[in-house]
Amino acid sequence: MNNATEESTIIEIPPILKGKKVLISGVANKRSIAWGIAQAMHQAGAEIIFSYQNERLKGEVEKTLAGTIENATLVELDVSNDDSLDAAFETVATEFGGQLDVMLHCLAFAPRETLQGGYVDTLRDHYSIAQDISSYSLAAMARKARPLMQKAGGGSIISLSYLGAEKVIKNYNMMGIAKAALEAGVRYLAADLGLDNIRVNAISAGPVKTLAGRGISDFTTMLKHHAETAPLKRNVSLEEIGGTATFLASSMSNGITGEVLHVDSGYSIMG
Ligand code: 0WE
Repeated sequence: MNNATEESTIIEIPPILKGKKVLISGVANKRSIAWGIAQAMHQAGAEIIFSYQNERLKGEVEKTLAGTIENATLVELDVSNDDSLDAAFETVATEFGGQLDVMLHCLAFAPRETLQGGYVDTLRDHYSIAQDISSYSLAAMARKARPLMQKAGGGSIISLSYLGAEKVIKNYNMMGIAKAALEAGVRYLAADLGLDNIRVNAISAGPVKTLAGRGISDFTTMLKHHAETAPLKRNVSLEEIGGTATFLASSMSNGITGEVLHVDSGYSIMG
């Protein structure tokens, strides 16, 4: 354990994703949940393409991959732009021979003003941006992934959520509404795509000190409270979230779709 609020655990991952073609979005740096998932899936034998939002952020992704996952394909994907979605999935199709087995949706954004004060004050434009980037993007990416997953004989789509979708978490505000829409989206997409043997699930992760959590007031206090309250008396590690994502990507979870799994040291069960 690094300290009282952060976790690092070692989990052995068997090669359950050998030969699987995986697209991972949302790696910003080594602290990203998407990076924890990427490392786990790499260990499990997956072949991975990483998407980055724009040229400015590409360098940090390359730096993150360096020394661990060499010569991976990187593709630019700005989910707010339909042309970018078209181009990105064209590249994925070319690189992966027209097939895709697994897609990770690990991105969210709400304007900073909406993550403080009251949800009651949320502006229309801010609501729209948050829903577009954090929730609609899953449907947009699933639609583009569908033909590639059909060609692969099925697939697994995995997104990330948070308890703020279900319960009121102080300051999470607009993101709570966006994650509620995301979780409902997981269920509707699972219903749409089930006939193609495409599964759609989400991991509701406990709080992790990432770039996305940076600058959020009292985040450290929140991590501490989470660790003290949760049944396991600690926070979750990137390795644990990576392990669950690997399970959801693998045939070990072939009977699971439309589900939101809590990977949160049990925090959400507590009254
Ligand atoms: O989903 C999230 C955060 C996602 C996020 C983070 C930011 C920060 C920078 C979305 N949009 C922005 N916009 C920015 O301008 N989490 C689960 C992490 C998180 O964020 C919180 C949390 C937790 C946990 C915000 C308030 C309270 C708790």
